[in-house]
Amino acid sequence: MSHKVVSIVLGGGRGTRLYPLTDQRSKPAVPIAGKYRLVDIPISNCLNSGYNKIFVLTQFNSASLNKHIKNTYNFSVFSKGFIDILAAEQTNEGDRWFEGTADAVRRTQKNLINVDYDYVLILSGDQLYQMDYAAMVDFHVKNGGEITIGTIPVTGKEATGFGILKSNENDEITAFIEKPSKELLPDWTSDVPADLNHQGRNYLASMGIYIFSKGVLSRLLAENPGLDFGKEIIPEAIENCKVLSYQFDSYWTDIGTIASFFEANISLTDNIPAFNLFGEPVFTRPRMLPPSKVSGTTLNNAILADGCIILSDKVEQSVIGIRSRIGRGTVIKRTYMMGSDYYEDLNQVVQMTNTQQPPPIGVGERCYIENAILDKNCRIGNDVRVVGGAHLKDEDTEHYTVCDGIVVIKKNAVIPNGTVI
Ligand code: ADQ
Ligand code: ADP
Repeated sequence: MSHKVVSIVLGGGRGTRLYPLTDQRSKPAVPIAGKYRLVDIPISNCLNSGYNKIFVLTQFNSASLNKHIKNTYNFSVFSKGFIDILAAEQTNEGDRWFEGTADAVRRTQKNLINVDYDYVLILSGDQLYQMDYAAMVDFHVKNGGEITIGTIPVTGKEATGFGILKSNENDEITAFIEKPSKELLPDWTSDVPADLNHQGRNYLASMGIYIFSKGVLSRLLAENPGLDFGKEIIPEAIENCKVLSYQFDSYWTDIGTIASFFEANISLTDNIPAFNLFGEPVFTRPRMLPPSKVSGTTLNNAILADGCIILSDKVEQSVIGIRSRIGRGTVIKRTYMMGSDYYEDLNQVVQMTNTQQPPPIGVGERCYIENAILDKNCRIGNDVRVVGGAHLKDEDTEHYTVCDGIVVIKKNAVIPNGTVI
């Protein structure tokens, strides 16, 4: 049964946890898996679920996000589908940033007036997973929910980072606490099947995925001035509404921090990755790039996007993004190289290769790069050594940042010949 659903993707607050990747672009526009943007994940899930009325809420109305959405998601004139970006804007009511997830929805809900829908699906913009939302909406309707929350069993170690809940035999949520402290955890375990119990996954976490029946959302946002769904709106709703838990049991991971973003990308190179890029389509911008060219390179568990020129010795457990150029003698391990936005002119590349003033875009010759993220368009010279790991302290410099042992080379950064990080 198909229901009328409008989707709202929460595209991010200030994105500080993903700094420096969010320094010059909005969070939904952060490149993932070599050729996609973060926002492609929830949007693809919506489209694969048959939902094509989508708003993306973001703090910055960045040119790259607009261009990406405009050039990727074109609906035919016969379709009622749309993907609209709503950025925090100055209005007569104020010029504040969105101050939380509920604040973002409250301040943009006037845009829903002209949309024909019965249910609102609210999604996070920084998670990697594949989910059929239509099955969740069917569950919501069949069980007469006013609100349904997507939930997943997690371990005690993870539980302090999530909203944790308890539900009864009818899947009604009876208690909810946002990010409980370690001391409170023993009170929040749930009965789970033996295999999950064995893995220690006996806490039921909110995935930050919500379905609201029409009217319930606007009523709650009018009555409760809270700024966040997790902190204020959901805990109060539990008291007054029928709130259901829809349990999800496939791969799902939060990618809101540098460490989780890095691991999610690198885990795509596993022999059988938990996130299947070869299954349901993940949509993104068709760029008409040439096929990649590889010469003299050993590739092990490497993901190679289109338009690359790879001459390196070795690429291992790494994701190499669009238009990447890697020089001879170089070794790249456990690294996410995002690639570049454009090709430099061949004459220029030859000249820059000779003078190294600056080095051409890409990674030069005889480099060793491990445990790193290389943002777009960075220029890494020859004989550069970048080795991330627990031995490095967090720091932020003009051209790179170290966060949880991962070295992030910033967008457009220049790393001269012989640099050691
Ligand atoms: P968090 O992920 O910590 O917890 P939050 O940081 O508020 O919640 O982010 C939720 C989503 O909204 C993210 O995609 C984020 O980028 C986006 N977002 C945050 N502030 C925003 C703003 N001002 N404007 C637009 N978008 C914004 C939430 C729930 C928990 C649940 C976890 C699951 O509160 O209960 O367990 O999600 O990840
Ligand atoms: P990001 O991926 O970091 O968000 P953008 O999408 O804003 O970056 O920028 C990518 C676009 O910018 C590319 O499509 C490319 O056409 C253009 N671009 C950026 N810098 C240059 C340049 N120096 N020469 C040509 N095109 C450029």
